[in-house]
Amino acid sequence: MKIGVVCYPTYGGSGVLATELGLGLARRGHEIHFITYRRPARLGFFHENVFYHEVDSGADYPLFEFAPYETSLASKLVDVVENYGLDLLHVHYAVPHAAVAYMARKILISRGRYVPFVTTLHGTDITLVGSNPAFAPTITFAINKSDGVTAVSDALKKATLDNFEICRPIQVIYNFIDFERFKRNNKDHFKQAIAPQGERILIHVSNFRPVKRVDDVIYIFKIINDQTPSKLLLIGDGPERNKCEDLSRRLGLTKDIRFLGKQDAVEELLAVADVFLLPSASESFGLAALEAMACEVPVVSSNVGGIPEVNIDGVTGFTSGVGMVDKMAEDVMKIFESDETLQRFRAAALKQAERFDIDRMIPQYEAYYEKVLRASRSRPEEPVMDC
Ligand code: GMT
Repeated sequence: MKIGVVCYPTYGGSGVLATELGLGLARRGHEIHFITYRRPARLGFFHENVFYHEVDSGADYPLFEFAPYETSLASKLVDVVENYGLDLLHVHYAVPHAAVAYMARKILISRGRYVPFVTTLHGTDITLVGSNPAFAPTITFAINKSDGVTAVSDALKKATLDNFEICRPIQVIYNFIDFERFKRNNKDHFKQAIAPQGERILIHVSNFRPVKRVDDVIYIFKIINDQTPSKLLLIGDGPERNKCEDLSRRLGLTKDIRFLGKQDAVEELLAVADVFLLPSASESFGLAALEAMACEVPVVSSNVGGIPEVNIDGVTGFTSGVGMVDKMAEDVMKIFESDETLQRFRAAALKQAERFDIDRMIPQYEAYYEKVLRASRSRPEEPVMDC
């Protein structure tokens, strides 16, 4: 198949997943065209089946106070579909990408061609953006007009159906993990550098948005550090970073917390960690937790959204209500009770992560694309909204 992929090319989970999916499909012989405003973070090397088309937002035209990204993207989609003969578009995020794909499909119909699009919902568009009623009509319309819709967890599917008037079936296809990359490698030299006295190492990876509650991570760490010598690695960057650096200074933790910023080889840092913290206020899946589990790192997290579908309470780590920092710290201490306990949690985390192996999930996307293509061949026009 020839597939166009549209995503946010940043370090966020949806961009990571879209890129890994595209690369996985390319390895399986499909021709993949990434159509984004910047090269996706994980798309750094040549592959014969991978193409990259940059969307120019027209930002340098002085009249536009807001660059017309959507219009540029729609035009680029039409151009790539027509010139490379794409069979299907896969867009990540309902707004604006599904809405733009709808426009591109309309333009293509007017030029004698029907190209279906699949929309994958990742969460932020539904749970956060979606809660702003101003977006609701567009999100609802874009989802209903998609030729296929997937969500990354059962919880996200439910939230979508609860919050919007949706009349298309939503297929759940979970986030996945590539074990070629995410596995527990021996990084003893790193461990030695980070925790020279054999301290426990906690880790958190995110884009430091308020929803990630990175300050909770620091408060949890403070409680643990008071009881057992430990170190905290904070990976990523974003709007809350300065506030969190201030907090760690105020709590006297600067020598035990390292803010490492954005890192490409996250797996090398996960390889030295003992527990991953994810106290998010909202999380449709929690790809970062899955990446940790693949590296045999147990997870202590909140219990919101799709997290409990990934992190099994009492087995692969622990889950608690949002903001329950004392309980989360207690849970970490339970995992640290003995080396045997930590080992048991590590093994369970890996076993659970194996359920989300990329080799299981990519065929699900392929089968879904085939289904969407078959349906659109028998109905070469827009899906009817019958709700
Ligand atoms: O978590 C983020 O801030 C990034 C966000 C995104 O939209 O890129 O991630 C979302 O999509 C990921 C991939 O499907 C999920 O694993 C994350 O749980 C989800 N984030 C939220 O729901 C907050």
